[in-house]
Amino acid sequence: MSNPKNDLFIRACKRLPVKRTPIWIMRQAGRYLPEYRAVREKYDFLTMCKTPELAAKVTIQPVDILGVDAAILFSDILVIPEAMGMHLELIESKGPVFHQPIRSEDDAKKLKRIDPDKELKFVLDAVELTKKELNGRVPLIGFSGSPWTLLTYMVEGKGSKNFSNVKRMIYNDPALAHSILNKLSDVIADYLSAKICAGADAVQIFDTWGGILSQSDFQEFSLNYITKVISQVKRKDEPIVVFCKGVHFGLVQLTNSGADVIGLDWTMNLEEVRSKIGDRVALQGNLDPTVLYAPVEKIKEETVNVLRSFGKGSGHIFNLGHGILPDIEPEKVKALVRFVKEKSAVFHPNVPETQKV
Ligand code: 1CP
Repeated sequence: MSNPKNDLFIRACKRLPVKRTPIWIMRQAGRYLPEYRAVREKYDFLTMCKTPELAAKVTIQPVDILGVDAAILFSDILVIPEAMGMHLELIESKGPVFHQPIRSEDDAKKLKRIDPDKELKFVLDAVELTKKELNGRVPLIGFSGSPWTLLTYMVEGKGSKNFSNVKRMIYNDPALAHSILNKLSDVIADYLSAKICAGADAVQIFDTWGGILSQSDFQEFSLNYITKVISQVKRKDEPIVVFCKGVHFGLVQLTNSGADVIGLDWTMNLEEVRSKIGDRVALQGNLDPTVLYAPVEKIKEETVNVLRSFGKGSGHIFNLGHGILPDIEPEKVKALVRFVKEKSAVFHPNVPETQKV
């Protein structure tokens, strides 16, 4: 049986007409799925990232189980610092940890300038295998952390509340921060280019921690480097999505970064953002991930609210405002995907029937 190619996600990224709004979910390959946990019980997290067959398997699970309109390659933003020489450990109760964080110039000197085609070949192999196994069903998204978000983990050594160490670095030794950010930008641009070359149909840059910075620090330490990465990514017309959390103040500047799509967290209003930045970029988001704790009727109501807040026309990709939480019931997520499919067509009137899928 031949598979129809579902290109709704790519079309929406480019603001081309679509029959309905596409949906995928950040962290859709993860612990809330019993099928993921069954694989994870047998292998540790890094082994899963480094074994293309396992990465492909869990990448495709949400496509089969939920019916989302895009797959995102199972991996982690922290594979870059690991490849640059930092020892990464995933501690069950704590999350990812670097036991020797980067705090000084001497530490920074130890970071290797890597070639993703060599040190991160396992990711590129996973892209190729996943593309083959998806067989054109839905597009595949590749991703990276932004330079700033990677720097926070490399300096803090783990998830953080106040980000004291990385803030200490930018205020006491900004030159050191800039030199690492520059190095990271080059690696990230090469990495995203290599993923596109291996078959990724779009890429997303996660700036999860851009919002902990003041407006001017965001420009200096995050946005400038996101813009640099985007300008260096080698692509034909593969869309670039930038997801920022808590960056209310930087949305207009973000539209000048060269990104095709801006991903928004749930505290922002799509209608307001759209009216502020016009239709220069597509928007992705932004249902509060905790709405999935609610009964399905409430989920339906909130789903329609998000669709309505974007309004009519293409250029909206439905997503959560941040990653799905590990204790969400899969049935609720299936209902969400179904609601978006059922309820979004009215926001795309006058789209010719010939439009695919
Ligand atoms: O099974 C497990 O115990 C591992 C949990 C897990 C998973 C499933 C981690 C550790 N990473 C991932 C996969 C992952 N990470 C994906 C997979 C693709 C998908 O389905 O979306 C993606 C895109 C990421 C990206 C990622 N890793 C981000 C950016 C997105 C975000 O959520 O903000 C960040 C900040 C990380 C770091 C990380 N890796 C893992 C954890 C628990 C964390 C967060 C650590 C913290 O800040 O406390």
